[in-house]
Amino acid sequence: MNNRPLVGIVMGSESDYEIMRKAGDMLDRFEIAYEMDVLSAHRSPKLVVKYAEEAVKKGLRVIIAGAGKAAHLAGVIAAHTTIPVVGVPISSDELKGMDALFSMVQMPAGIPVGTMALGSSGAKNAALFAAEIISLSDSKLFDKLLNYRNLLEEEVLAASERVKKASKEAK
Ligand code: RP5
Repeated sequence: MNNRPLVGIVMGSESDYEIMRKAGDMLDRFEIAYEMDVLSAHRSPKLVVKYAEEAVKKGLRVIIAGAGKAAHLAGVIAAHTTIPVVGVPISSDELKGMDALFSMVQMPAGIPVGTMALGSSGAKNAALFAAEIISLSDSKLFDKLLNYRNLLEEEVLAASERVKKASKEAK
């Protein structure tokens, strides 16, 4: 694995880690080097701006930002860099993630954030989306992503066989 991080995974709080580590696990699967940081748009705004401004120099190609509640982390980072920013809204007890989803998805024209699904699915897809972006200039990675799609299809076929068998046995 090339050790220079190509993807930056950031999260608004340590409490987001269990969700955001799913993005890291997915990047590991594709042998994409990444770095992981906690940064809060509200509680450490200066650090967020510094991170975004230094991202290009560090060689990051994609930034994945997960946050909950008034989730401005992805948008604020996107405001300070043109590196693609992929947002993962994280659910809160109070508003069940609608707060984070709307905060992230409703970016004003000019500053895009590619917003994923809420929670673990979003974290996994954020990593896959980052991999797809990077794969445009990495043919080996492109092939790995195609293989992954084939694997998903095989899993569906296997599940279908299991369901058919179970349904026959139940008769
Ligand atoms: C957001 O508020 C974080 O991204 C987290 O999802 C949520 C709660 O943060 P903590 O109170 O657990 O630090 O900023």
